[in-house]
Amino acid sequence: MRTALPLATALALVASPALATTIEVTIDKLVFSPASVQAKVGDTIEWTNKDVFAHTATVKGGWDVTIQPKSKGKVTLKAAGAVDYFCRFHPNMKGHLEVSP
Ligand SMILES: [Cu+2]
Repeated sequence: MRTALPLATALALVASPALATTIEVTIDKLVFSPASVQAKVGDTIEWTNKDVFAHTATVKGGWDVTIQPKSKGKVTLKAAGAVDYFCRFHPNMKGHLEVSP
């Protein structure tokens, strides 16, 4: 006599949430590239600083990441919305994030 496979086991494999990803932003010659990035809550932004001096990715009233020369820094996005950030050492350096829920 045959037994049927439990249906619940098969269904459990179908619904899995989208995986969080890491989005790379390069800093080269005082420029964030890409300057504007689309991301989701839970994603990580990782900056790679190719310059020989330190930079920051700073949100007014929010997070502040220091990225040492020839090094990396990162932040995990916890809230949805549009985010403007800049470098505290070079205020002309600006970046933008569009974070969806
Ligand atoms: Cu800078």
